Amino acid sequence: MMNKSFKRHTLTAALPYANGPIHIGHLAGCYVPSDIYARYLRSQGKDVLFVGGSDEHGVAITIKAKKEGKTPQEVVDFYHEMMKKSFEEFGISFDHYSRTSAKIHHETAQGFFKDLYEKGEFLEQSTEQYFDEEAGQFLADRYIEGTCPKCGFEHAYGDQCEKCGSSLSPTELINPRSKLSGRTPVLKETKHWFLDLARYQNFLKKWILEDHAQDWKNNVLGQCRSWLEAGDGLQARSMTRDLDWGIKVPLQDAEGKVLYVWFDAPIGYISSTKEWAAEQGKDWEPYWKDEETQLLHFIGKDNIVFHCIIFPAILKTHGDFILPDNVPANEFLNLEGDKISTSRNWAVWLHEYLEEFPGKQDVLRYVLTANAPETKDNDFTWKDFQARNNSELVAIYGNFINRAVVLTHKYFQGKVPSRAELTGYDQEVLDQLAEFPAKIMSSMDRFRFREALGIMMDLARLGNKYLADTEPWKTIKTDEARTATILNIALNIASNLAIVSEPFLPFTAAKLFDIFHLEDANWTKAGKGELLVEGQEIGQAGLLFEKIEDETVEKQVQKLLDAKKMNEAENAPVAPMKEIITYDDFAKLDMRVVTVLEAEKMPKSKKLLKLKVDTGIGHRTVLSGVSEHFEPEFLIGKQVTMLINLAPRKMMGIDSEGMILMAEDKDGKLKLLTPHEGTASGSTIS
Ligand code: B3M
Ligand code: ZN
Repeated sequence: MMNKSFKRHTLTAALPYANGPIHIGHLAGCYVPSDIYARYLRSQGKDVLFVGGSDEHGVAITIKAKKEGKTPQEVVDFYHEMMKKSFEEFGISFDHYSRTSAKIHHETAQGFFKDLYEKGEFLEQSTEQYFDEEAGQFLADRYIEGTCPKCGFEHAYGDQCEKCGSSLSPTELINPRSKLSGRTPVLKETKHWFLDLARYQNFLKKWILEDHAQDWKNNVLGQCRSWLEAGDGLQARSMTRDLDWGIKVPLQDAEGKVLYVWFDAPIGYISSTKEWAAEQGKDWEPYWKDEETQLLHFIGKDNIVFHCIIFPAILKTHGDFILPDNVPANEFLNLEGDKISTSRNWAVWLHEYLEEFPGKQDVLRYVLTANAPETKDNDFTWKDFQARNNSELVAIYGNFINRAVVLTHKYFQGKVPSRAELTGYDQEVLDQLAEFPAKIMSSMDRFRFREALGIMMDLARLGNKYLADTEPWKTIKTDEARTATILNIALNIASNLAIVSEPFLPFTAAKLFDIFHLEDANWTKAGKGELLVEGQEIGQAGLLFEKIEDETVEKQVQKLLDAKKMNEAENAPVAPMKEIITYDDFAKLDMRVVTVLEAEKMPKSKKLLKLKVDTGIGHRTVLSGVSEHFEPEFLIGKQVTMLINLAPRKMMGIDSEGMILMAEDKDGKLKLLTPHEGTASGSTIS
């Protein structure tokens, strides 16, 4: 509950599937906001545990493995390392980053399952589930695709529609298709363990829609309401799957069954905590069981139902655990006006950004926060990225710090000058400065990070304006004491800015902490006009932010368009198979290897080349519609394949005696069919 003071804080950020790299959608959805909040709490001296980890189970992984011809273990090993590394480099300050393939997690998740089983919480049911007869496999979750009954999206998964966020069961899908074979699946009986969510309906309704009506975000409450107030109430959900990848169901009669990934994944937060505690020599339990702990789940909107309904139901039933105090889910971030998509390669990938923009973590953090999809979907554009960098970070924040520090070095040998008498304006500015931390906190405490960021930037604006109004570069000519006062105040604003911007811009703040020797400053000191001791030396300004040129962002947009094009070509459908023919039909074709002797463009024709070829049984003239694909010179001397018994056909006054065979790409490009080296002209093809 808001305003309640907690003894400690457990923050979780959604466990990303280890089936691909992290992109800006993930960052904006939960990693940047959770990191801002973790840093903000730590800066107040609070006891904070911020945990994450890779989600390594479920069909998301096995589908990827199949596509890449790898084992699921190879896939998760690769992406786990990659994600962990890029989070670190980006400054996401997890206290611990684990993975759900860890032994401790398997044990913890199985422990939860057994506990619920022994309490009789599961409905054991044999039901008909979709089965792919060609693949010989039940089709769990993402193995099945179809049209969402709620919003009409054609690529909804068996457990969820990513377009509207609805949680689904496979049999609700309209026009279901197997992702394995593309075929329509059949129904087949299988036994599973269902969590009877109807039992928790009343409790969940009161806990979310009444107790948290004031402090949870509207987008989160809205989704919960649509669940909890649906006419037919909460449906039982199967917590097990027929799959060979995942955590084994810890029961005798459960051969070939694993836990549903959404049963085990949130428990991953607890396992990650246990692992952390063991490493630190601490007790994990208070972080999950003490009523005075604030539990917060940072997630994207597609994970709301799992964190607000299913996981709390599991924790509640277990009995010993606290429930989340808040689930500040974000909506989605789009990219250049289009939905971010891993499969369509429409994304800005974190590992690539870190390589292409070294040292610019804070720029991306800033833009993602300034544009955070906190209340509705939002759009990331490279133009906006550039504009925010150039006209906000460079022109306001960087400019202010630079002026204050450079002038101090120029006029006062790099030492904090002393303060003389204050003018009314000085006092006014110091009064305003004093109000900033509380204003920022009020937004932070309500998870309104973009608002908080805007206020933080207002502090930089205040500093900039103060220098512009007081003009120390002019007063230095006549009044050194006045100039000293001005720079003393400016430096104090700058060091306050360092403190309050740390959650948002940790790399920049670290530089400022260095410049101003703020080692032990924290949020509790923010707002004070006398953070810096007179006479104290300060460091050099260095480069905080630099202008980003048009060329740089244009290159990024082009990169996106190129990737999209390549992806479209790769995914374009191949021509369907023609009707079946008999061997006799085939045997009538006389196909041979031939050598091109001469090639020239046909006058007045855009498409045709006139070729003379050696067929091994005489020379022939052939007209071939390949002029737009090959230069005549390129073809001379090449061996190609030809159908030589096609009835001659007159074209542009010339008899074409056969047909050159070519392969046609999905995108319409022609490629030669050239035989193995040393094949004699006239060799037959069969
Ligand atoms: N891996 C889904 C996702 O990446 C899932 C989150 C788990 S949080 C416990 O959207
Ligand atoms: Zn939908």
